[in-house]
Amino acid sequence: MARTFNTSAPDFETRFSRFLGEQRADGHDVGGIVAKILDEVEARGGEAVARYTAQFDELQIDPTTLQSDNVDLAALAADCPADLKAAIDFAHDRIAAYHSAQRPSDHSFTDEAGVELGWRWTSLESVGVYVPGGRASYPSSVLMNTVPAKIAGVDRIVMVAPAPKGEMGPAVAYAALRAGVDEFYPIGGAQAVGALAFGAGRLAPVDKIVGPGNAFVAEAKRQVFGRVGIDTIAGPSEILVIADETANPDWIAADLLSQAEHDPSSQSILITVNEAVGRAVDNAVDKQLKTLATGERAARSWSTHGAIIFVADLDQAATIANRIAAEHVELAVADPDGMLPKIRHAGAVFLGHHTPEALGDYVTGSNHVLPTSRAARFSSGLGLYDFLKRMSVQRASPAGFAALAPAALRLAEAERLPAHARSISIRSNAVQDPGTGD
Ligand code: HSO
Ligand code: ZN
Repeated sequence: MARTFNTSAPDFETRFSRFLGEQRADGHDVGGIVAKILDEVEARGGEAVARYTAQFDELQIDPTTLQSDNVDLAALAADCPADLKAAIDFAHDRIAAYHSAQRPSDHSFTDEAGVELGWRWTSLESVGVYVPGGRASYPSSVLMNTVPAKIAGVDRIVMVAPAPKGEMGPAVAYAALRAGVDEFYPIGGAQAVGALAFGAGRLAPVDKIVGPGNAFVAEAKRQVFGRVGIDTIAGPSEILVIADETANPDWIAADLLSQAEHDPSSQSILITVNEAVGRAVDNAVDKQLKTLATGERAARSWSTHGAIIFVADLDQAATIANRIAAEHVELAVADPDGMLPKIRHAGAVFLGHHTPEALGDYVTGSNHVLPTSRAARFSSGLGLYDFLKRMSVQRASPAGFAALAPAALRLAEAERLPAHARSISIRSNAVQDPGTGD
């Protein structure tokens, strides 16, 4: 049983505000431990990375190459079953197509003053992709983090993934090779983030680090930010379904559980205009939990963080959904297109009854790395843009310069920056009198 809310209840606002403010991720403080690991890696490079890898992952790696005789990506990938390889290829091609369509164009125009203005997009040179070990070591996430970088034109894509005692999933290895990873190192944790940021042994530093990880990895990314770029820090998964009377309660229950099974801290929320649908979904969740191998985890998520919110109409549903700003929003309603313009804050939206969120996790082609913990209020999911930068470009003609110079000069004087002023005036004189240089 999940908690229920009803927007018509007098205490709704109080209870709902409290619900919105609840912290889900266990926020243990790992800042000090991570700072020490990063310091060591910066000071001692490969030797420190090898020492931590032996200590945490029980894996011996060479301090110079950061490689282990026990981990060979190509050999691991060979063990991936053929039908799984085909599914990875299928996902890869769709993700590549989607992100290719995201390519923004350069732009330039000349304004009334005769100044040519515009911008150019260029790609990052090198990117590190962190792939977690353990339960959340997903081949789909390898594709989601790597393929956009490749499509953007990043020259060097470095993947790191912990391989405790030399163990690593064949599908992750295959996805890495399929996506075109240029270098791979079997390292993980804060030490791997440090190695990517500072360089270690033969691993040269990268410009940006992306990919999810545990609390240590997230903290390490926070601490190296500025020296390198990072993506947003991923929190536990979330799904929010808006359902009307046309929704199938069994399908909706399955969708809610698809995110609840990720982690006990995940969050699944149903917003419905239909009392009967709400009750039926609640019952269906309980029934389906019994037959789910991940049922224990999903049940903890559903009972602790899950919610069913009864609303008066779909406008109210949209208002509540926007306040929650969930990672994934499914519109399981008769007219999803009519509803879409009302959704302002969501990481990704899934329209209609045949677009379960799990399809987007794997194969629609859109990216499954999305803002969580209400970050969809101010940010977007991973995309081609994360591996591109925008440079502004400008050119003033002599007439354009003359039109702009007086205001620039006045501002330079006001800011007491005489060299700025001179770099304007030295040209103003030349424009007025091309014969004299200064
Ligand atoms: N739903 C997760 C991504 C994922 N699902 C990977 C399955 N594999 C992101 O919220
Ligand atoms: Zn998922």
